[in-house]
Amino acid sequence: MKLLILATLLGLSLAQFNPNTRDGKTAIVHLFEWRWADIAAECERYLGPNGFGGVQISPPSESIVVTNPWHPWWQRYQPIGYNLCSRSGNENDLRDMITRCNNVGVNIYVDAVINHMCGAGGGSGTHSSCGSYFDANRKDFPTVPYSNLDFNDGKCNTGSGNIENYQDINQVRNCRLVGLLDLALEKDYVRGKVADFMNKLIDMGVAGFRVDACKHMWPGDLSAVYGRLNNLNTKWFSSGSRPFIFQEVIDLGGEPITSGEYTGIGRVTEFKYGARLGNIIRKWNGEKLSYLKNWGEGWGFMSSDKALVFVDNHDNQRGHGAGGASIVTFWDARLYKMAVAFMLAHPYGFTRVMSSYRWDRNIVNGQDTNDWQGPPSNGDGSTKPVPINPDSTCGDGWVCEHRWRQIKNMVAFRNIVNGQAFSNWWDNGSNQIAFSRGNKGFLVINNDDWELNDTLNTGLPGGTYCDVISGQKESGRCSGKEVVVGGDGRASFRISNQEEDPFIAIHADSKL
Ligand code: AAO
Repeated sequence: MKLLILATLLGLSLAQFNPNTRDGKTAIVHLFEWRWADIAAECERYLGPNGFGGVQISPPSESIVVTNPWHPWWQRYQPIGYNLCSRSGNENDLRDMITRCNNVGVNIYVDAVINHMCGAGGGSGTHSSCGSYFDANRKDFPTVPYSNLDFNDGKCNTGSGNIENYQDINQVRNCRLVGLLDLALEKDYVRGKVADFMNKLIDMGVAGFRVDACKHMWPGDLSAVYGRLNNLNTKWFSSGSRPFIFQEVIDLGGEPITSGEYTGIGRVTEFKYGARLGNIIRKWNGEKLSYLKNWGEGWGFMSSDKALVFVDNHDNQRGHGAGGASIVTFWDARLYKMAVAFMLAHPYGFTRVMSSYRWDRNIVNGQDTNDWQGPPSNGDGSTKPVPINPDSTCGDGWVCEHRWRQIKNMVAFRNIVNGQAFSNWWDNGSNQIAFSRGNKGFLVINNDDWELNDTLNTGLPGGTYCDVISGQKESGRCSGKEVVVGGDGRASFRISNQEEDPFIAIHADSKL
C-alpha cells in the first residue's frame, strides 16, 4: 500500500501535461518536413504574430537515407543515431531555429523516435543524413553507440521477429514494428542514451516532445526515461518547468493496449477524435453534427486534460497509421476547414493543427500508391524552401493549412475564449449547430443541404461583430460578413449551404 502511494506521488511529480505555451496560447502546428531555417522565419513572420503556441517539428535525429523509393518522408522515422543532423538542417540550423522561435514566444516540440533504430534490412554503410557509418545487419550504431546487446530480439517470440498480432501485448512491445530494430528500453544503458539525446534538446531550449510509437514501449520504461529529463531551459521558461510530453498511442478500441496505460505519465494522442469527427463531417452512416453536443469524454475519449487532439496527422492523411478513409484532410478543403474550426472552437483537449505538402495522391483500391512521397524537393532529394506568395499563401507544393485565413483566425479564437465554458448549444436535430464559449466567442455551422436561417443566442454582449471566417477585422473595419448581436445576446444568422465556407465565427476581439 505504502509503495503504491509512493508510486502515485512519484508519478504525479513527474507528470508532464503542461504544454508550457507562453501567454496562455492554446494551439500548436505540425510543420511536417519543413527545414529548420524556414521554421525559424515562420515563427518570426507568422506564428508569433498570429498567436500560435508552438511547432511540432519532424525528427531531428540522424536517420537512414532511402533511395528506393526516392527519399520517402518516412526515412526520418528510422534513426541511425542521435546526431542532430537531418533533411531539415544541421545542429546549428536547429539551434538557431529553437532560439529564434523561443525569442518570439513560439515553442518547439521535437518528434522523438526512441522505440527503434532503422529497419532490419537497412544495410550497412554511410547512407545516412550526416553520413555516419552504421550496420543494420550487425545492429551496430557506432555514433550512439548501440550494439546487438541493446535490442529486444531475444524477447520476441514471433517467427518473423516482427509484430504479427496486435492482440498480444508482448509482441507489440518486444517485437519489431514493421521490421524496425527494437531498442531494449528496459536497459539502463539504453535509457541513458535516450535521455541524453532528449536532454541535449531540452538544454537547447525545446519545450517538449511528441514521443513516437509509444504503444510499442512499456509504460514503465518510458516513465523511467521521462524521470531522467532535465527541467526546461530557464532562459525562456520559469524554473522547475517540466518538458511537455505527448505520446503517440493509437487506440481506436479493440486492442488490449489502451491509451489509459499512458495517461499517467504524459498526454496521449486521441486518435478517436479525428476518426469520429471525420464520420460526422462526411455525414457517413447517417451521422450528424447535432451528435457533437456531448463531444469529448461523452464519446468515450480520454479526459480532456490528458488529450492531444488533431483532425488529421502526417500518417493518417495518407493512409498510414489508423483512422481510415473517414479522416478529413486539406484534399477536402471545405469539409476540412469546418472540422478544424469546430476543433479549435471546442474546449476539449490540447489542439494541434496540421500543415502539409502536396503529393501525387493516387488512390487505387483504397490504397495511395504515392503515400511514401517526401516533401517538395530538388533533384538530389534535398528539401525545398517554403516560398511565401504575395497573398500570404505558400508556394512550391507546400499547403500551409495554418495560413488559411479560416484556420489562422480560429487559432486566435481559441486563445481568446480560453477557459470559457462550452455554452448556448443549439442544433436543428440535423447538421446545423452553434455554441458559444462563455461570453467571448460564438460559432455557427451549416453542414445541411439547405439554408440555415435562425435567430440564435450567442452569449456575447450586444454590438456588431466581424465574422472571422469570411473575412476579418482590419484597421477597425470588417472585410467579411457582419453580425449584429442585440442587447439580449441574440443575433440572426443566414448561411446558405452553397457558401464556400458554410460557417460563421465571431469573438470578443472581432467586435467592431
Ligand atoms: C517503412 C516501410 C515499411 C518497412 C519499414 C522498415 O513503409 O514497409 O517495413 O520502413 O524498413 C513511418 C511509416 C512506415 C515506415 C516507418 C519507418 O508510417 O511506413 O516503415 O515510418 O520508416 C502503428 C504504430 C504507430 C505508427 C503507425 C504508422 O502503432 O506508432 O503504425 N506511427 C508512428 C509514426 C509513423 C512511423 C512510425 C511510428 C515508426 O507516426 O510515421 O512510421 O517510427 C493498427 C494499430 C496501430 C498501428 C496501425 C498501423 O491500427 O492499432 O498501432 O500503428 O495498425 O500498423 C483500424 C484499427 C486500427 C489499426 C488500423 C490499421 O483503423 O482500428 O487500430 O485499422 O490496421
